[in-house]
Amino acid sequence: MAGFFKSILQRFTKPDIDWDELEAMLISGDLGPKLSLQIVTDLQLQQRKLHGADIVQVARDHVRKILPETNAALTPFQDGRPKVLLIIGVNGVGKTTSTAKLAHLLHHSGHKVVLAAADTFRAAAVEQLQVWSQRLNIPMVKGPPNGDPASVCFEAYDLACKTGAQFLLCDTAGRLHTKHNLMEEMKKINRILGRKDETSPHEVILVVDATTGSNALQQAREFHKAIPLTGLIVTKLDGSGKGGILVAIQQELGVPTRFIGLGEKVEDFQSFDSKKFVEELL
Ligand SMILES: Nc1nc2c(ncn2[C@@H]2O[C@H](COP(=O)(O)OP(=O)(O)O)[C@@H](O)[C@H]2O)c(=O)[nH]1
Ligand SMILES: [Mg+2]
Repeated sequence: MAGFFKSILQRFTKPDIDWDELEAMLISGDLGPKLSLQIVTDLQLQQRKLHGADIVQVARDHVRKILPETNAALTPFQDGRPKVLLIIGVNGVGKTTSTAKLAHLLHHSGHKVVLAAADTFRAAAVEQLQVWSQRLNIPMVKGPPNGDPASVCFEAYDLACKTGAQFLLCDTAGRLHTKHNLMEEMKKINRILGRKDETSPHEVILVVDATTGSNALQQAREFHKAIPLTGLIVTKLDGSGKGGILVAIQQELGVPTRFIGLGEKVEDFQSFDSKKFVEELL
């Protein structure tokens, strides 16, 4: 992914800028049409000879203004309640892998974690999380095949309380944002968890795949409408994903990126750092 700005520098070496081409290039970097147009307009207003470096500087300034400077840390409650995170998103974006990676990160920093295998539609999905659970030595709660995902989360909440876990991570089924019943089911999980602790789930994290570009923005819109999101995990930034999409989602929906996925291994996961993202990754 690194090098989107570098490709702009390489392409625009002469001060004679083809505006249409620049706008197309910004859009293809997944920054979204709105921000791309703002950057182009801003540059056109400057009325002087512009080079690639000027373009990058203006684009960086815009991105910096959009992304929050700090990333809210995942801190446990002080009163002993487990903090509940609902991990949602469409199929294949990396929910189960990211749930395991996040569990590992929290576990590694000394917290007790419980996993809920709430993707009860596919046996393989439960097995996949179970493999992680065993490998990482983190307890997991599952239900019967095709059982009610909400009751899995309900039981997992009890286990988290009983064992004094600070975090409960619920991995859910890949809900197609166009499928009404699946959205309804996600709302049910949300509701049922609210019976345990009315402020729960405390975080609703949408996982999006950076390689899917503007599809990820559309997914974020639909999910955010169904259940307000508190953050994003952006995966596959090691691949062809350009990462600009997280800027577009922040700009349009105000949903911040909390973590990024940079590979398939459990360590390939980081807390999002906007400064590093703007300077090194974009
Ligand atoms: N390269 C890369 N692959 C990833 C990343 N995150 C997940 N994957 C892969 O994406 C595929 C789907 O992941 P999975 O967690 O099963 O997605 P889910 O259907 O949303 O639960 C798996 O092959 C993962 O190894 C990432 O950050 N980088
Ligand atoms: Mg999964």
